Amino acid sequence: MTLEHPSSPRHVIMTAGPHEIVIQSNPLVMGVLNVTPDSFSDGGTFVTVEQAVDHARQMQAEGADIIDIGAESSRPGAHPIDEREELRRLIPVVEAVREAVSLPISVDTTKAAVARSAIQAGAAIVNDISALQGDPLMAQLVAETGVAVVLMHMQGTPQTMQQSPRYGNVVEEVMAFLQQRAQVAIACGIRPSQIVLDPGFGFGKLQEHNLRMLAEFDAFTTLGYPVLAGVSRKQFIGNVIRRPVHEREFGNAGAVAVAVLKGAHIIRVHDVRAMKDTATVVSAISRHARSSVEVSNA
Ligand code: HH2
Repeated sequence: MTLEHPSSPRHVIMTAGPHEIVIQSNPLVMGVLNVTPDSFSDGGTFVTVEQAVDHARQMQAEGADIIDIGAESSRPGAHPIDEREELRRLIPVVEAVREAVSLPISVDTTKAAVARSAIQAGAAIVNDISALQGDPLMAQLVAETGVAVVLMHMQGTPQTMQQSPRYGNVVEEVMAFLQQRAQVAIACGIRPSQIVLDPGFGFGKLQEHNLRMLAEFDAFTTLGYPVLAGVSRKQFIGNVIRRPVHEREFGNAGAVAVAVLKGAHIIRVHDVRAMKDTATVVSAISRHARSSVEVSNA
């Protein structure tokens, strides 16, 4: 990560395989493309290659900066799928999306063999919700290929994580974990500019933990890496507004606004157009905070 402007902590350059991804005053929008039958909000909607490509094109047109393709649901209680099934669902979609859109592609997987095939098919980012703990070969693959990697915090596994999450201080514990996983990544030969951190909203967190992490999101940005916020349509938003998953767009906007105001570098979202507008307005307001106005007038 290279800091371009010391007064604006969001200014960073990420390396992701062949891409140099510049994050400036607006956060990047990562559009979610789940090619699963069972994802919690869009399962079964984009299962054919054609449907997936159409949706990727639409997200690009709506202002997405990255397309994150996932073939295995990680919702609480989801059943894991084997490598063959994940490859079967994912790789034709990565290949077709690579042809159809010009954006960097991220793959949401914890399996090194799946990530390797996806990188060969054109993916530039591995979104690893196990933070390199799920497969002993993943760190080496990322180091070797130079792709970017998202290291996410999760307490437990998707099968068990919501049974009894426990923390003393959730923000401090998640920060310590992310820092330790970044150190492990670097020890394995991954460059700091390849690393993105993510506190993992909804992954082994109670309502109070999710809200606390969002309220104190700026703490995660002090670790020195770009930070991703994945709040989109999640249950903790539904719990506040008491609405089902497809009626949470305005609730999402509230959560995304706070994440952006508190320095998120990347927002992972399903509703690209609405969340891009939300992030753009919040970023414009942030640029007029007293300290940045003083610096830009100096
Ligand atoms: N959330 C989900 C999946 N992958 N990756 C990162 N880095 N951060 C997240 O918060 C995150 C993630 C869950 O959302 P979704 O992909 O919509 O659902 P499902 O896991 O059911 O496919």
